[in-house]
Amino acid sequence: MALIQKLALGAFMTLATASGAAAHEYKAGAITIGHPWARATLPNAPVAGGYMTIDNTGSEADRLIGGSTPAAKAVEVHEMSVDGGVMKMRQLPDGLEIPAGQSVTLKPGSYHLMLIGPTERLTKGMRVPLTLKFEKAGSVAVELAVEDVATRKPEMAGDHDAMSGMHAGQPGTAAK
Ligand SMILES: [Cu+2]
Repeated sequence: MALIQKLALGAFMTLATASGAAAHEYKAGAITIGHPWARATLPNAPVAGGYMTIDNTGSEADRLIGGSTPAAKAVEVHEMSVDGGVMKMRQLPDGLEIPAGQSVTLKPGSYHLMLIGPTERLTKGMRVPLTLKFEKAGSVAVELAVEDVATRKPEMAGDHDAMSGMHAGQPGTAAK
């Protein structure tokens, strides 16, 4: 239980940090991408997390099915959830549904994009070009604003390493 609280608070702290940066958004058809950002990484991190809010103002559901970026070997759509008190992460093979008229937020501890095998360390202030792929809206080019993690309290820093560990066995991270 304590772990859940810590992770929840960690996510809140990160979001609070993110809101301090200039907002930016992108539109494609009925889809609006609000403030796409990525968390700064430690040197040689095997993965990096990408986050954003996706609004669907249309009358049909759409689906975020993946993405690509020159800054990483692969981009996957992931879900994080608590199972028996343990944080687990899994790839969503069919992507993430964005229901009609609704908004879905990708954030730490929840849905996220996983940048597998970053080609360089992500540091605060960088802008990472990323192309999102939607089933209906098609490809949408955005830039992830890299936010610092340094403002998080030391005892909350563990989830980053835990997250890296969870991906250690995945194809794509083994190379290098
Ligand atoms: Cu992940």
